[in-house]
Amino acid sequence: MFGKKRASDSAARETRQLEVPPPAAFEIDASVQTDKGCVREINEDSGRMVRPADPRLLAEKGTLVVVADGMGGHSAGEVASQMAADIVSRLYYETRAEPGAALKRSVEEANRRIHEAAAEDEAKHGMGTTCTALALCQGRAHAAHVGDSRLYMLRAGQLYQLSEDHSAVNEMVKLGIITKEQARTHEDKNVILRALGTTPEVEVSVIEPFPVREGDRYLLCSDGLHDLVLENEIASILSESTDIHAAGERLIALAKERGGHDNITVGIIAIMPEGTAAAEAQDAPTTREVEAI
Ligand SMILES: [Mn+2]
Repeated sequence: MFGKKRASDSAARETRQLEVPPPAAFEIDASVQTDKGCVREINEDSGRMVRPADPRLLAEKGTLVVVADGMGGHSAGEVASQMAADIVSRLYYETRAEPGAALKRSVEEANRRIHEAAAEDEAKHGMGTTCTALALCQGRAHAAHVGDSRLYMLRAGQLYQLSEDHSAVNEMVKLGIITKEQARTHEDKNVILRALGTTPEVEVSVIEPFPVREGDRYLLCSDGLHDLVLENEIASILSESTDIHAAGERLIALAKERGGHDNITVGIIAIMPEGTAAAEAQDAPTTREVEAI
């Protein structure tokens, strides 16, 4: 009898321990900015932020930020990065799957559509784009990534690079051929090994979903930023700033002070205490707009 009772008590305790705690009360503030920089004629980067106005969709899929850096002649890069931002931000909300799977499938589908568009039009032949996407949903972060745009997390004053560049120099760094510092100025630093649109299928890197914490800052950026602004500078600008839009402006201004040789895009998400987020709700994109692409 006693033994049995103890066993059932212990089972009850285990069940309680396995219960998922209710999500912490916090709000999400998000901002995306892009700038053509000081040298380029056009901006081939694209950035997008979506926070659905529909409370059910917001609860189900959360807030999404996408950064894409396009490449290809005659402004085809601009087309590719805009397609990536448009397609991923629509399909993510339309795909009936849990957030991580929906995000990965959306990026894979964007690849197929950009590749098809490139094949159909001589002027767009060979166009491609990076794509880094972060969805914050149900207290968790989900990310998908292709190319050398980056995702960073600032937590408790420490900056972590969560994405791994799909670039030639990163492979050389991993093999110990060059240092991370040498990679910054290497002649092949613009060679990326994976992009959306350049092949019929692409391998999308995903980050295992993890719980966000109040005070976290997430930064998505194109290489126009991380080429010119050091990680310790990114960390201090993100830590010092309570206004994430102003932080984005400071990051872009710093890259431009240093020559701004490339287009610069920054997306910042802040996990704020409840009642303090500043961003306005934005309507989720409609299906009709997808068909218009
Ligand atoms: Mn770039």
